Amino acid sequence: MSQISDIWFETRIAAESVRDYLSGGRVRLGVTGLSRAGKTVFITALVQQLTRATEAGLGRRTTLPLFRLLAEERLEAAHLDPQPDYNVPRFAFEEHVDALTHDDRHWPNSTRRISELRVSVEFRRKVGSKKQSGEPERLDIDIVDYPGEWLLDLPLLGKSYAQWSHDTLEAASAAARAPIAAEWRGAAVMADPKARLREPDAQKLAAQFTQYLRAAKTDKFALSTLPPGRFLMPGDLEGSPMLTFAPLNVEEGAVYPPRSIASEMERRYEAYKAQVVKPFFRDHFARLDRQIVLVDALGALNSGPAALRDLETALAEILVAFRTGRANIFSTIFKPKIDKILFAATKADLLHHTSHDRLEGILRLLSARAIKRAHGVGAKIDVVALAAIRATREAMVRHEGERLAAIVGTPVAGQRIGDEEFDGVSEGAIFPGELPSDPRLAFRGDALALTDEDADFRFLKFRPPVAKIGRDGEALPLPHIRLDRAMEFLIGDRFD
Ligand SMILES: Nc1nc2c(ncn2[C@@H]2O[C@H](COP(=O)(O)OP(=O)(O)OP(=O)(O)O)[C@@H](O)[C@H]2O)c(=O)[nH]1
Ligand SMILES: [Mg+2]
Repeated sequence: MSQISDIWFETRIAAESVRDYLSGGRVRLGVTGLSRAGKTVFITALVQQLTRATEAGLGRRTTLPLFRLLAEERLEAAHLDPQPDYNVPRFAFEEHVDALTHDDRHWPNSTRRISELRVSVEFRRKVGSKKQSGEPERLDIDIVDYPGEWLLDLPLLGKSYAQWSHDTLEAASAAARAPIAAEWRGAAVMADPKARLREPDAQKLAAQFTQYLRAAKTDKFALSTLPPGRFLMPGDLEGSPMLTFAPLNVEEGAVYPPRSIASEMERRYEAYKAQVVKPFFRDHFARLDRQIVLVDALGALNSGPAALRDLETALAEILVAFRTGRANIFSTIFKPKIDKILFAATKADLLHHTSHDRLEGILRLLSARAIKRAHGVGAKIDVVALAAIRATREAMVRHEGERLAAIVGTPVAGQRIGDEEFDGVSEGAIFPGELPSDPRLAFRGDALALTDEDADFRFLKFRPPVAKIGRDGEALPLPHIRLDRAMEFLIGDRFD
């Protein structure tokens, strides 16, 4: 049965390519990252830059000089079009722009589910292009926002319930996780797998397990999540048996009596794989052409080396999904066709520009294992430190007789430096300090030696910047850092 549906799926992809050919081009861009990495802000900024570019200025006036489509004045028009998939929520672009640019300027709300948006671009190819037709052409950019946590679910497809239980319990015993896992692990190890299932017991174990996953994600620990990805972002599956399972101390190959807690948890785990994990990879992931993986490297740096190492592992796990072009158990389910992957460290505006290259260096090291995994699938890979929306500006400030490089912005109300609490209106200057010139130092416990006070000081949360208004009375694209480099890498070649 599964084979028939897989063949049908391949056929559908082939049919889609034919349709693209007939209707102009199309590129499907996946935007992912762990929660709070900056996906919503990135997509909002990217789409605003594209759709408002002709108003904001092309050629020498563009604020995206490295994005050749604009620098070479080949963009004719860009607008939003109905998305191709009617069963996926639409990315709430207008709502997010409103949040960012209206009087009370605030960052968009957390999203936590998949969404999609189509930007249709009319353009002229570059002079001398083999594909040049003289006529304006069209490229549809389908942007898909999905939680990176969902990619971490891929290894589950190759794991039995017993293996997954074993791996998860073991991961929870690592030094960084053990204290927050203690309560749930105690309960999991004590539970008798052969006992008859009582739903309240199952619910309690699942709740304790979820609690542990949630604790690991807080700012304080900033550990990257373990699967199952839907436990922290259940959407409409909340409370369903599909999400009411947890690891138990079970033996590989052992047979547990029907209706025992172990056999029922195993069924739910298998249902989660078949009905949640597999459809996501088959229906969404496999159709992507390009991918950006956003990484809140600064957040992890702020939490210390344990969080950085954990993030590194999560990135490597995420990239397993990209490697399935090779023959392995997953490639019978789906074959990704992604040919470009960009790793981007977000929120670079929280650092002075002298540290941007250093942040890139840290990200390069952080994703080295992931990049190694992605090699061999033939995808081109790059790394960038960016701010999709730049909330700060730079200034030299005198501090105790010294001139120091500072960044200035409007801290969000309630943010504080020492005794001073900001009201959300007045500006504040901070000295973000420098990242180490040798990225390896960031992974060493003693390198940054942040005290709690330093940490708060270093990464204050700023409000979005005030938007300039165009001649048409609407907000122009917001300032950014290196967003043009990211755009050029991800889609620039499709306009050549
Ligand atoms: N200064 C600055 N802050 C940013 C930037 N991008 C994101 N942030 C901050 O990071 C937070 C999370 O950004 P989102 O874009 O909502 O992240 P997300 O990945 O969509 O998060 P979820 O929807 O919760 O998964 C925002 O609320 C901002 O505080 C940026 O370019 N500059
Ligand atoms: Mg979001």
